This record gives sequence, structure tokens and C-alpha cells, in this order.
Amino acid sequence: MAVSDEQYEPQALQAKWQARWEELDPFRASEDADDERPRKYLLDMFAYPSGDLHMGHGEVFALADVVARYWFQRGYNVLHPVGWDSFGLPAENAAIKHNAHPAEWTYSNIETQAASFKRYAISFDWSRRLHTSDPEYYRWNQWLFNRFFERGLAYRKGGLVNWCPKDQTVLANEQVVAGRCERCGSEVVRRELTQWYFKITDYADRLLDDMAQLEGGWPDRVLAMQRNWIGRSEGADVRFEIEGRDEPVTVYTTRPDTLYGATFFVVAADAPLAEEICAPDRLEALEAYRAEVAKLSDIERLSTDKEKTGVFLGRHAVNPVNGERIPVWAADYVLSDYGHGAIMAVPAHDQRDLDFAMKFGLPVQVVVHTGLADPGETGVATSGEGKLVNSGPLDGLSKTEAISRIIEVLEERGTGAAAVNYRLRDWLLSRQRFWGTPIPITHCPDCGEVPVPDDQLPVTLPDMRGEALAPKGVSPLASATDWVNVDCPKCGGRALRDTDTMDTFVDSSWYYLRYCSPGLEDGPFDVEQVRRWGPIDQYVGGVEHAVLHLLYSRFFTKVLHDMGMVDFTEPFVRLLNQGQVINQGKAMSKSLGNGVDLGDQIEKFGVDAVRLTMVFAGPPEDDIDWANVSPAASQKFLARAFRVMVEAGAASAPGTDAAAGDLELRKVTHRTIDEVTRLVESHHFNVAIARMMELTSAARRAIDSGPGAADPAVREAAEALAVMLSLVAPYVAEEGWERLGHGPTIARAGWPVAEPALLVQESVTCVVQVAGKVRDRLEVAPTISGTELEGLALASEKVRAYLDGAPRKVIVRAPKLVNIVP
Ligand code: ANZ
Ligand code: ZN
Repeated sequence: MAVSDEQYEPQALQAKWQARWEELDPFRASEDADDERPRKYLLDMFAYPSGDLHMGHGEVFALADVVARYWFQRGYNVLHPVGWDSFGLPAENAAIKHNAHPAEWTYSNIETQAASFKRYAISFDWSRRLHTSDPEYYRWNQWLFNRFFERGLAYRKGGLVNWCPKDQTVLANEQVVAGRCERCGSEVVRRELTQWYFKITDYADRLLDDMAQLEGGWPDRVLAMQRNWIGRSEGADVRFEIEGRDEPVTVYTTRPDTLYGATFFVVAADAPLAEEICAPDRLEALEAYRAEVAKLSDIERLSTDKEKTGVFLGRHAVNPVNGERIPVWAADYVLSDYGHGAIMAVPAHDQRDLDFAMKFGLPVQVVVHTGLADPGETGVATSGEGKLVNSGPLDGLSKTEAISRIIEVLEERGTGAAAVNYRLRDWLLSRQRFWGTPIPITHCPDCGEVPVPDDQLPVTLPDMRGEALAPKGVSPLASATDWVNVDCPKCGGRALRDTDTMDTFVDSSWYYLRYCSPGLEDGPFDVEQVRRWGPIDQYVGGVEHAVLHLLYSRFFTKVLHDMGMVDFTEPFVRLLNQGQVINQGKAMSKSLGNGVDLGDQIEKFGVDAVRLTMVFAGPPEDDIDWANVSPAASQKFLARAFRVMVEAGAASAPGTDAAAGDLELRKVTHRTIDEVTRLVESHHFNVAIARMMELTSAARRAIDSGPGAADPAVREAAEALAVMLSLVAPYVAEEGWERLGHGPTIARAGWPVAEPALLVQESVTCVVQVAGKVRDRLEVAPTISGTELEGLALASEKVRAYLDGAPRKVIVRAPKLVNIVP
């Protein structure tokens, strides 16, 4: 298809320029240490190769590309890499279904996506491309596992884990959403299994404290979600003697001030402690109860709506401050893996304890006088501030005073101490699935867990396909006997490989470091290159990763920092979460039949119009309802912009002296440059596009009814427009640039600079009326916003003289009129 002189034909431009760009390869980051240009690192969250690119990809990559291309125009040495997070269940499920190898599905989808990315004209440095399912990549997952293992940060333990009965694999706490498997939606059950863990809890405090570095750079809600997930809680450990047991039992409480109000004691029903302290004649009841509890998820157990259940264990505990005997119960609302798996119950001031007390007729003792009605009568526990009562030496103190006082008392007597707890659990790493990184451990009957030595890495996956990969409760790797049976790396005796694979979140916890030196053969990344590029200046991706992926990446960065391999402690300086692309008010789905295909949209409207529509739809954080936007209108705008560039190009030659051009148009051009610069920097991309549209109209007017196409100001406007437009619509911008007499590529043309002298704005007079009478006149900028103008008017002394308090109504017609109804 030839490119027409007059018509805007997106498909022809795509065919022409995609091939040229492929040759020019304009977005390679320079590794050269002597390159003096300041560096910027922009990263899009990893693509998962589940098929071709979809509308969501279309949005996020278009948004991030605005920033990347802007930085290229500003002359930075930009790193904008691309890769695929290519291990994971969908490939394995497809392989089982089609009797194939997961790699076939994976790599063919990657090729499809790569071709689409190129057509979509994302400014990637293709030379750094990586796939996590390549042995050259996952080898370094194993190498890092070995480092974590040496540092005691990778360990194996038995315990109750979340198990998805459909996917036949364990899940991390993070992958259980409202009691269901995040992937397939099946109800998750608990199973006793020995599994590998990463000790992320060692980093809980630093993961919290270092968030100070991210304030302002990350969305507040993401920071809040991280904070909540880590869930730091401060309080005290208190030791209770249990009759008939030598060792005391410790409980964790955030309200040690309520110690005198403890009227019973509860042990997690599923904790070993429960049967240990249970009186022999109550064991049968405990067993029966436990069988019921095993069916419940943590969420259900902790739900305040759920009817309380439990069994009395036939024992008593002794309150360390007043010697009172209180009954010991087992219940499901106490979790075995939080705090110490046992609590002192204070029904007057804790709702769950109160529900339990009312159900089983246990006493309620108020110890903080809050002024509210007696919880024993209302059934509503009181947790607010108040004065201590019925609490011996604590009487009369405030809640806060009582907390510090009782901790002193406990510490003096050796029956307790201040303590901190976290909701965060260690990261469960093992997966009983095939398409992942084999855990590089050998189990030797004599030496125990022996890491595979670094020089024998990677431990590659054996060749397995189809039915052999079907889930069966143990890893499919266990049936690859030749692969499993190995010599112990330490003693040479017969040993077995670990058959689990790593959670694929490991792959994405450090890929951003690998991009700095892809293909490096003697380490996961080049420390020096990471020092130069890191940390990532701007990370862009979906808010669905607000907890997991970001927390794990932060954890990896801190461990690598402690190993002396990176010199920063937070990997992502700024984070942008884009909204979702929806249709007719709902998420796109097959069952609703409201899906929109990115490829179809591109066929119809062209890449540029689709990208422009994505970016113009609204603030990047907002959802885009495809039913409410118009790629056809975007296409029309691009055609208009194209004609301005073509006509200016035909009427004058490059290098004409803009200063001789029409002053009015020049002012519009320079104001646009100035504003677009600030708008792009502050991520108001949609407003930046609106400004480009205005500039296009101004240039059109100058051509048609002003000084004409040959005026130097028209060329100046068209050239500035081309460069600014190249951030969102690279094809039409490149063609326009050529028509304006410049060689490719516009991606490196350089950002236009606004001349300050042309930015001076005339002012307009704004009339301020109070009750219909003119009381003041203000000189304001013609572009002033309504809110700003209202503020100025209400601040005027002359106006205030006629106002008695806040006005009833203010009508603003910026920039010329403010009408105040007192
Ligand atoms: C007595 C008490 C009195 C409590 C009171 C609260 C209010 P966070 O903030 O989440 O850390 N608790 C301790 N261990 C538990 C476990 N394993 N399962 C369930 N609940 C547990 O909550 C700490 C509070 O939750 C602790 O403080 C304890 O109840 C309970 F007026 O102790 B409290
Ligand atoms: Zn051995």
C-alpha cells in the first residue's frame, strides 16, 4: 500500500514505518559507561503470554509509552525493556488438554505478542528481551534460592497450608481471596504438608519503615494495602500458669490494660497446645470439634458474623495479676498461627470474646469505664477510651497510661513483656506443578537438604508433556524417575531431587535487575550496571499487583541489598496504576459477550487512533469504558493534524526563521509546549492531548483564514505538534515529520522548548457582583479556572464588605464574571 499525498491512511503508514523502525532500532539503551546523558529507567509490569495482547495491554503500554517517549525526546539515556513472565499454570493446562509441551503454547503466544507489540509501536529496547521460562533465566532463580538458603532465608517446614483441590497445588496466603483460589475460584481447603518458605517475616519492619521512601511516589491506597498486609500490631505477651501443666502459656494482647477483665482463656482448636492441655475426659469432644473446624477457611473463622463455637477443655488458667482462676476453652476464632495461638478473653471490651461469652454463659467484667452501657446487657463490647475500674493498682488511669503501667508490672514480676506481632506470614514457595523453576535441592538420607552447587545449575526441567503433567496431588516431576534419582552433591550417595517448583512470583521479583545486563552468564545481573540504572524511575502496571508482586519485589531488593549486590533498598521509585478497560459499565467477559478485541480495533482505526483513544479517555488511573469513547473521533483528529503537517511541509522548507512568523499563532504554540510539558510530567496525559487538539485548530485557522500555510509560524506549530504527538501517535507523527522535510526518526527529534517571551499572557477584566451590583473588578489570566476565580472574588476586600458570612450561592463564568448571592 503506497502512502497517499493527501489522505490519512493509517494502515499504509504502519506498513511503511514499522519496517523502517525495525532497521533503525531507535530505542536501544546505551550501556556505555562514558555516556554522559542522565539515565531513566521505565518499566511496564511483565506481560503474561496468555494469548495475543488484549485491550488492557493496549491501555497500559500506551500510557507508559507516553512517559518513555517523552524521556527519549528530552535526551535521556532511557532503559525501556520488554520480557515475558512465561512460567505458570495456563501453559500447563493447555499442554494437558492438547497433549503438548507447555513450551509450545508459551513460546508461540510470546511470538504473537511480540509481533503485536512491534505493530503497536511501543518504544522497547528489543535487545534486552527475556523469558522467565528460559533455562538461562531460571538458572538465576535457583542461584538466588541458594543464596537465600545459605542465609537461612529459605527453609522447609511442615504445617497447615492452603490447598486448591482443583489446581492440586498449595497456595500462598496471598493467593487465597475470600477463602477461594485466586486463579480458579475453587474453595480452598487446609492440608498438612512440608513445604519450602522464604523468610519474608524477617524483613517485616523494614518493609514497613522503608515505605517512607515511597510516600508521594506510590498511590496512597497501594501503600495502605501493603501496610495492612504486613499488619504490624503492638501490645504485650502475658504468661498464664495452667493448672496441671509445668510450663506457663503465653498469650499476645493489644490490650494488656484489660488484664483484670479476663474472664476466660481460649486456645486455637487446631493448635497442638489444645490437646496437650486438654483434660483426658474432654479429648473426645475436642477431636469432634476439630473435625468441624478443619473445613473452614481463616476468613470464615475470623468472621464476626459467624456463630461462635468451642469446647471447654476441663482446665483452668491463673491470671498472673490477681490469681483468679479462669476456664480454658478451645475455639476456632483463635488462629493457631497468629501471636501464640492462645488468648486471654476480655468479653467486656472485645466483641468476639463477648459473643463467645454470651453463647456459653461466661462472665463479663467491665474494666474500662467508657460511659457506654454495660456490654453484658447490650451485647456490644466497648473498645474506646476511658478510666480503668475494677483493676486494682490500675484504677483511675487512662487506657494508654494503664497499658504502659501494666507492662512495667509484668516485666518486674517476670510474667510478661511488651511485644510486637505481624499479620505477614512467611512466603510459601513450593508448588506441586511442572511449568516452573525446579527447587535446586537434593534430599540425601545422610546429608539432609543439600543445595545443588552453583556450577551445576541450572537444574533444567525434564522433557514431559500431555497427560504426564495432569495434577495428582504430588508434583508431576516425581514421576520422572531418571530425573529424580541423582547422586548427593556432598557425599556422592544415592539421593533424590526435590520435585517441587517455585512459585512463579519468584521470577518477577528480580527481573527488573536482569534487564540491566541481559544474557550475563556469570551472575543474575551485573552489579555495576544495576548501580547505574537502578532503581526504576517509573513502574507502570495494574493495581491487582498492589500486594503480592510489589511486596515480594521489595523483599528481594532488600535481601540483595544486604548481600551487597544493589545499593538501593526500594526497587520502584514511582508507581502508576492504570485503570481497567471495561465495556458498557462492566468488565469485559466472554459470558457477558461484551469483549472488545484489540486487534479488531487496530484493524478498524489504526494503531495511532487506538493508542490516542486510550490515553485521551481520562486520567490514567480511571477505568475506560470503551462504549463511551470514540476511536473514530480520534482518527478524525489525527487526519486533521496530518493535513496541517502536510500543508505546512509543502509550503515551506525546514530552517525558516520562526521569529518572522505570525505572533498570535506563535503564542499558542509556545503556550501549548509549555503546558504539555508540565501535563506530561504530572501524568495528565489526557489534558495534554486536549492542548494538542487546540493547537491543531489554531494552525488550521492560520492556514485557512490567517497568514496562510507558508507563514513560518505555521511550520513552527506543525513541527511542535509532530513531536508532541509522537508520544501517542508515532506513525502519523513520523510521516508528518518526513513531510515537514526531516529524516527519521521523530522519536529522537528532541522536545520543543517554549520561549518565555511568548508565554506572557494578556489579562482580562472580571466583574464581581454582589446581589446584582458590581462591587469589584479583577485583572485575571484568560485561562483562569472557575475555582481559582471564585477564591479570588471571595478574598476581595471590596466584596467582603458586602458579605455577612458565607454567601448562599456563587455563580462563576470564568474568566469574565462572578455573581455572588449573599
Ligand atoms: C485481649 C484483648 C482485650 C484483646 C481487648 C483485644 C481487645 P491484632 O490487632 O490483630 O494484633 N488475638 C491474639 N492472638 C490471636 C489469635 N491467634 N487469633 C485470634 N485473635 C488473637 O489483634 C490482637 C488481639 O487479637 C489480641 O488482643 C487478642 O485479643 C486477639 F479488649 O487480647 B486481645
Ligand atoms: Zn549425602
